Amino acid sequence: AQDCQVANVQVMQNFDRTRYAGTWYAVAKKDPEGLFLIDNIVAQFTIQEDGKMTATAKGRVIILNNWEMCADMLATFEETPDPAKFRMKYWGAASYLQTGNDDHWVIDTDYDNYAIHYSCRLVDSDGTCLDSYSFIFSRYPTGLRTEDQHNVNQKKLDLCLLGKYRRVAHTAFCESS
Ligand code: AZE
Repeated sequence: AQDCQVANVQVMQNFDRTRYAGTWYAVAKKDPEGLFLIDNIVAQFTIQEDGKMTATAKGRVIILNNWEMCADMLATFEETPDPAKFRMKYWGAASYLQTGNDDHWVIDTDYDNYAIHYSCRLVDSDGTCLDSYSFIFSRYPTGLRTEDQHNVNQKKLDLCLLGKYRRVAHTAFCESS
């Protein structure tokens, strides 16, 4: 169903954060308003001994009108009553990078190949999302498997974001840092 209501977004059933852990390559993204990660985006999720989820992420950014660099980011996740919906507190390893507190919803994943992430930063008075970002993650930097593409497109449609994604290039820009 696509009524574009944030409150009606379907997330992953019986989400298992242990299976979600590990490295994910962003292969496509829908950008929010303002400054954002450009490309070479790699996230690494870890489950701590106390069961809490944390993550690191890297990606190319351009800050201070024209300084290109690799952003080194850290995040902690706060649980909510829905196991697939988290609040993500994040900050940069360097203070001039972005800090924030965003939703981190896992829409769908098979844990071994792909994951679809969604975050709405601003819900409009009519219940639709005014400012969102979303990542299509793959376990492989080369992209999605053909057999996962149909499912991923259906979820993009459900999120009312079909046609709003751009491919994320992986060129080893962040690999030395
Ligand atoms: C995410 C994966 C889990 C960890 C983190 C993520 C998001 C990071 C950003 C970073 C923005 C940085 C900017 C710097 C100038 C969802 C990829 C932290 C949104 C704009």
